[in-house]
Order: sequence, then C-alpha cells, then structure tokens
Amino acid sequence: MRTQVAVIGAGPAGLLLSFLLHEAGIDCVVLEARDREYVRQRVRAGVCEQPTVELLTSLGLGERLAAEGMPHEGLSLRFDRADHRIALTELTGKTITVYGQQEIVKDLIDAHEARGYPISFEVSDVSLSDVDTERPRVGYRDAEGVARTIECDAVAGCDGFHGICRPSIPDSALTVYEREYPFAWLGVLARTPPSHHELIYAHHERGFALHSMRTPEITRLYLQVDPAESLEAWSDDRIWAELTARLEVEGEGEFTLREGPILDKGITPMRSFVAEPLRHGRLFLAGDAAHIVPPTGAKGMNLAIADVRVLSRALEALLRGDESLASAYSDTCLRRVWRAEHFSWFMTTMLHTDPHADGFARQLQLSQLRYTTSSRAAATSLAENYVGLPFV
Ligand code: RFL
Ligand code: PHB
Repeated sequence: MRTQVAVIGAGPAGLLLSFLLHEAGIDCVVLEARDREYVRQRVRAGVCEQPTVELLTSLGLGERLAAEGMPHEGLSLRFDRADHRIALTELTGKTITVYGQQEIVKDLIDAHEARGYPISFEVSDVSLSDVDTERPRVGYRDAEGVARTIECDAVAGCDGFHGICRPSIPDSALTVYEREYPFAWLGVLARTPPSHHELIYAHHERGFALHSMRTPEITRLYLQVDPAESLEAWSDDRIWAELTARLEVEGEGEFTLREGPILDKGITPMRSFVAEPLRHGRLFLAGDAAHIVPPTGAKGMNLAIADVRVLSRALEALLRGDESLASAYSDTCLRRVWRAEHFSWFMTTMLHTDPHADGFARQLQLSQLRYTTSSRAAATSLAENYVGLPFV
C-alpha cells in the first residue's frame, strides 16, 4: 500500500494531524494498536487552553465543545486550609475550557468516519524501516492478523510515551532529558456534581489533591499517592476520606465534598521527559511520543495539539519539495515544549508534598504559594502559562 504520510497512534496528536493533512489534500493513514471503543473511552486530560479551543473551532470541530465544554475564568490554589483564587481571565483576558480529552478524540474519530478518512484500529507488530531515506516503510499486522506494508513519504510518530516510534531512532541520535517524581496520581471519575464551580489545586501535608470536573453531573478528582501504591489499597471509602481531608477548608469559605459512585479509577506515575530532536530523517515525533509533562500544569494534550499544528504545515511544505519548515520543526516545537516543561515542574514542585523534603524545602514551598497568590505579578505569571502562551 502507498500513502503520503503514515500516522502511528490515534490519540489527540495522531487524529488531529491526520485531519489537518487530509483537509490540506494530503493522503494519510492512521494505525492504532487499541480497539475503537477503548480509544474513545480512555479517561485522560480535561483542560483545553484557549488556543486549543480556537483551533478546533476554526476546523469545524467545535460544535460539541461549544455546547458541552465548561469555560472557566479562574482556579483555586488551596493551602493552609484556605482558598486563594487565581483570576485567570481578569489577569490574562483568556479562559480555559474543561472538555474531556476523550470527547475531543470522539469528535475527531467521528469527523474521520464522516469524511471517509482511514483509521486502522487493532493493528499489531508495527515496525519502521528506511526512515532515513525518502521512502520510509511501515510494517504491521491488521486487525485480522494479516501482515501489511505501507510505503510513504513521511512517518508521524504520534504513538505516545510507550510507543515504538521513538525507540526506532538510534540512541546516538537522541538526547534525552528526564526527571521522575517521588509520587503518582490516583485519578477517579465520580457520578456526582462538582463541589465547586472551578478547579481546586490543594497543597496539604497529607499530599496534593485536585478537584476537577467533566460535566455538571460528573466530577474528576485526583490524589497524590506513592508511585509504588496499588489500586487495591484504595477502596472507594478510603478515597473519599482522603479527598475530604485534603480538600478541607477552615473559617470562611464553606466547602463540602460531594460524594458519589466511582466510575473509573487509575494510577499514573509522574515524570518529565524530553527526547530531542523531534525529527530523524523522515520520521517526525509529536506529542507524548517525544515529551511528557507531569499533569499538574494541564499541558500534555495541549502540547500534543500545538506540535501537530506545526507538523502539518511542515509536512505540507515538505511534500511540495520545500524542506525549510521540516528542518525547523523540532526547534520550533521545543521552545514551547520547554516552557511547558518548566511550568509543569513548577506547579508540581509547588503543590505536592515531597516525602524526602526537609523543613527548609517545605518553608520555601509555602512561601512560593503565598507569593503566587498575593502578588499580582506572580499570579499573572501562573495564569498566562496556564491559559496558554501565544509566544515562547
Ligand atoms: P496518546 O494519547 O498517548 O496517544 C497515543 C496513541 O498511540 C497508540 N499506540 C500505538 N499505535 C500503534 N502502534 C503502536 N505501537 C502504538 N503504541 C501506542 C496508543 O494506543 C494511543 O492511542 O498520545 P498523544 O496523542 O501524544 O496525546 C497526549 C495526551 O494524551 C497526554 O499528553 C495528556 O493526556 C496528558 N494529560 C493532560 N494534558 C492536558 O493538556 N491537560 C490535562 O488536563 C491533562 N491531564 C493528562 C492529564 C494525562 C493523564 N494521564 C492518565 C497520563 C491527566 C492524567 C491523569
Ligand atoms: C483533569 O480534569 O483531568 C485535569 C485538570 C487539571 C489538571 C490535570 C487534569 O492539571
């Protein structure tokens, strides 16, 4: 089989890239390891930056997002058992929108299916060859187990952190920067209305907690846990008791956590990771395949979307014979990636309770929280990073 671009992975990065390329008249095929239902139901990110919303809307993909997405003008940092609001919109003029990643993925799959753009689910044994030539090849088995080969002009590695595209690049051609954190997130989706109309990022001596939401009836909550912790150790009762303790406020500002049936639970390790450059010959990495941020800054999906916006233009030019944007692809994306790496690291270290921290480190953390919530300049810095920077 012959196509112009083989896209590996049907997450937000792969699906949006394929959509952008098809709309520009470029032929491409998406190969996805998981089945269609799994990909549509996978619970992950929730916060869309304004540039992400604007892009999806400009592509005609914003109908459900406009109807069901929840625009937010602020968020709370909760510490010392009190709330401190960061007025995102007052400080930046912009909003963020809470709309589940899986809803964006569903909208993109539906748009592909309505237009006849091909996605092959349940593929296996994907392997890349000749990526350092102008005719890369992708081998795989289709859902029926039949061995197939695609010959193409370029491969887009959008197969996430555990995919095969990044490991297909020789170690000597990549520089890896990495940091692991001594905590993980236990995330739950619960059938109960949000307990507050905005997100709450809580710093507490028992560990970090986050109150978020998906719809007026569904709440999304996270707890900092030990990375070695098993899900079995966390009964629903224990989860609610811990969330209640960490989200507690004292004095002014009543807060009652609304409990409800837990619909989904999972533990996610936290890491920062960048593999540079994002291009090896005709293989281009985008999204989590190239970089990971801890979720505290709500940046991962937004970065994946920013990457493929740049990559679609670079591939369009490359296929017309103009190499310039493809040559600049990695450096262009890495400026934004490193800003998001810094911001996500900053939010993570400011808000979590490091089991190895000494008293000095804990005092610095509290001082940073007080400064961020009492200085307009410091709050604006957090806010402009959170809503999405137009420049980097
Ligand atoms: P994905 O979504 O991981 O998609 C990769 C796809 O590739 C498939 N795949 C393969 N396909 C074919 N062959 C192979 N060999 C393959 N190997 C893998 C996978 O099945 C999958 O379908 O990567 P992509 O597209 O780069 O998107 C990245 C985002 O998913 C990720 O950055 C975000 O979810 C991160 N994230 C958040 N980002 C935000 O912008 N805002 C948030 O609020 C936010 N919250 C979060 C998050 C991630 C979380 N977890 C679970 C990691 C909260 C959490 C808890
Ligand atoms: C979410 O709603 O899933 C969410 C919100 C904010 C984050 C991470 C995840 O920082």
